[in-house]
Amino acid sequence: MEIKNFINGIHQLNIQHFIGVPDSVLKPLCDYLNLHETDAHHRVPVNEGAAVALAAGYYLGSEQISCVYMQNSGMGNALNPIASLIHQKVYEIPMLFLIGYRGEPNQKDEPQHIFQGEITCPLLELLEIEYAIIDSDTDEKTYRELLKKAQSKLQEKKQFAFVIKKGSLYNDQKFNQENGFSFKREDAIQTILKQKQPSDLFITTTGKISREAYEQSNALYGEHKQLFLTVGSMGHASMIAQGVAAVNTNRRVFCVDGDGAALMHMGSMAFIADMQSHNLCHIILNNNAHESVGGMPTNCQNTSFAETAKVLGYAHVYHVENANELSDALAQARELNGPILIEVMVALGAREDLGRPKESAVMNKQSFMAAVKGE
Ligand SMILES: Cc1ncc(C[n+]2csc(CCOP(=O)(O)OP(=O)(O)O)c2C)c(N)n1
Repeated sequence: MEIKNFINGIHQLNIQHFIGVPDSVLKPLCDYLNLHETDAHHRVPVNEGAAVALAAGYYLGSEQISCVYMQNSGMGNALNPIASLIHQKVYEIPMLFLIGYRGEPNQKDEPQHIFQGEITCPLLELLEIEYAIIDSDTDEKTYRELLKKAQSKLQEKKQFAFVIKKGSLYNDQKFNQENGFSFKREDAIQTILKQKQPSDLFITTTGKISREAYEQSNALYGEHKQLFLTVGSMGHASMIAQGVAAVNTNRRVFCVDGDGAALMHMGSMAFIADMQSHNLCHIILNNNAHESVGGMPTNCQNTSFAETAKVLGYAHVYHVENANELSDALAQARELNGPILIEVMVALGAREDLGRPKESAVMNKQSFMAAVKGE
């Protein structure tokens, strides 16, 4: 279905606000919203739970119903405000959900999406949210019928969800985001890995950062055993790194994070600052966007991660914009006690031929844990 017609249908439900966290399945939707909706009508909060809460606020403040979009991975983040805020047994706040369906049963997808895909529809059923699946066969007539069903649920002050399969929506116009930085993210990752010592451990974040780190480590060293790839669980790489650092105080632990991921659970930075792990270095590759799923802006472009970390109590912070500055910061960081935060401003974009880890998630875990044990 053409995205324009899909959005027009939602507008006909008298919904003007679109709030969500980007997703690759929903890229045509995200492109369209960025190109055609005003900022006032389209917001990208830091996580899917925050999106539900913002939509609840719009409703409480104006009676306007919002459309909240997310990848199905984000349902976990949204679960708490759905079950304990907007559900009809609590404040009965109507909301329309658009859920990008990764890990659709019987379709090939990455390991982190398989189980989430299996539980997507059962989870909606448990939450008592009626839903309809949109796929490439859904025509305009069927969509209009489904919209009527959605409308009746919203009138009852309930929620309704469209679960959207890959390839169901299309948009000819692509949104091209620029951020003014020229240091390529993959080159930054290469610079970081070039300084790797045999005892170092790396926790890399969700999306292309892990894929680039995997490829760069293999290219430089023929292996990646000192890397734990956080393929799912977006926003939690820093706490995984904190955990590894806390129980390996004689090893340097590096978290290679993204700005979208760091924002998603930014409270963890306060905890990390408080833990004062001398061996932890938190690197945030900041492109002001969710680049891995299509380059949508984060809506938090003014956040300085270096300044934030300093205020929170990280022991040392750096803000760098090129390979030399990053190499210098890494060399200095090795001599200092952490926690250290290095904010690296990077360009948008990635290689077209960027691969994916060939080993299973469990194999990655096993080789990482063997490296921790020095095997
Ligand atoms: C909870 C959750 N929401 C959304 C996604 C989809 N997703 C995967 S990577 C990504 C963007 C990551 O952005 P950032 O951390 O800034 O790294 P970048 O890709 O920009 O380098 C998103 C939104 C996800 N995996 N999990």
